[in-house]
Amino acid sequence: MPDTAIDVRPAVQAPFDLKALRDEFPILAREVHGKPLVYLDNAATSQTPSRVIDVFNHYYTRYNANIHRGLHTLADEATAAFEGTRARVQAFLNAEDSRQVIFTRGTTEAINLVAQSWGRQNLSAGDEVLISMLEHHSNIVPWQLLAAERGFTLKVIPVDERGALDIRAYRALLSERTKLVAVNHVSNALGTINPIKEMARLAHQQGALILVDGAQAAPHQKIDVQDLDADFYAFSGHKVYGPTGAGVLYGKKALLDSMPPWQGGGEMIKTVSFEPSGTTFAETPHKFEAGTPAIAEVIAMGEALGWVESVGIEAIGQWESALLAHATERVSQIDGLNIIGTAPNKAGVLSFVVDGAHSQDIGLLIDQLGVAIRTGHHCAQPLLHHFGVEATCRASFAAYNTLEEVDTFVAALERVIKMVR
Ligand code: C6P
Repeated sequence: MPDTAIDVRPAVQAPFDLKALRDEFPILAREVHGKPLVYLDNAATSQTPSRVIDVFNHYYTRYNANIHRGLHTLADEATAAFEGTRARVQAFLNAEDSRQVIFTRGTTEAINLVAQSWGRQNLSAGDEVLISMLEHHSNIVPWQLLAAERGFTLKVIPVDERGALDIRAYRALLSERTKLVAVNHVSNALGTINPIKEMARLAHQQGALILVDGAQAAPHQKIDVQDLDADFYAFSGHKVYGPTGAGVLYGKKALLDSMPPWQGGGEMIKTVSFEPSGTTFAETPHKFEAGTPAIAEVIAMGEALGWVESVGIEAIGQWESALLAHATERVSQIDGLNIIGTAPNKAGVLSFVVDGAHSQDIGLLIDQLGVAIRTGHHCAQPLLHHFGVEATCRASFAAYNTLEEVDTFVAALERVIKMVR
């Protein structure tokens, strides 16, 4: 228990065996500055259970080989495990076909792939791409770079004072000029959940496509790309209890088939020749996967999705909502603390600023008490500027966090605020 041991926990329990679940994460047993680690930086990257870590050991001790090219046993085994992961991701997203799953390094690379392949082919002067004020830089900058080259216009859907997307403004911005809507499902800086299904319906009515940045949604809620009717959906393995270096782009099959490759190299070709137009490309998804991929990471990401399924994504989301509700209630009582992002529909992110205290100082000092939160602009500078701040403190929750950890965090925060004021 924290040193201010007042029992303020709401009467909720995790819908799974929380102690047993925590035991699956070796890192949670470590101490930081002599204090038990309280890890509340899950929106940046989540921790990894043993069964995912074990994939690396197994892969490198048993079947490390390059994929798709060898005829030997190890190459076959590595290829089968790698390709088998497509089916795991297909199930995770409820995609129609495993060929709709393209492996990338993460969400950032997935969005850049769409920009460089679909965008360069389809966008030109007179066209409009809508993004929202809530976007992470990785769903802003690729479109800015391409707009500078192709001459289309980038428009920004505003948010209200709570950080909820202004759906009326979105409707008004949509027009026959709109070719693409690129929005996040959940905001990393505020936790706002966007109404993607409705947004997709409205985009499609105008003949526009929708790309969903699902980096912060995939760890918290069931993603059904068919139900959402998303044209593209991107997420990162390292935020879903998997390793860094592996992520996914889902796309509708006909769209992917119509798109040109974006990177050239091995793995993505059918034939290569020095004759004019003599080089031909592999089919979807391999035409988008040039070079040797992060084989072990992709297989481990599949294992992480299997872990999520074994716990139940709905149960995880439900528990994170309880943690968020408890944290929100507790920090709301702190004098001079302002929560940034109070949309009615939020996932497990709590962003705040404290009068008279720099976010960075809070982050550094609270780390001395064993609590890991993130401070800064969270790669969402336009959004933070909109709220008139340069930085916030952000606590973000995962399946393994406990109500006691939230209390420890709040007690530590109160101590730190006294120190810096
Ligand atoms: N947000 C955060 O602390 P990559 O780096 O490609 O795995 O994910 C990028 C990304 C894209 N979209 C959203 C909504 C995200 O939250 C992120 C990553 C981390 O919030 C690191 S800045």
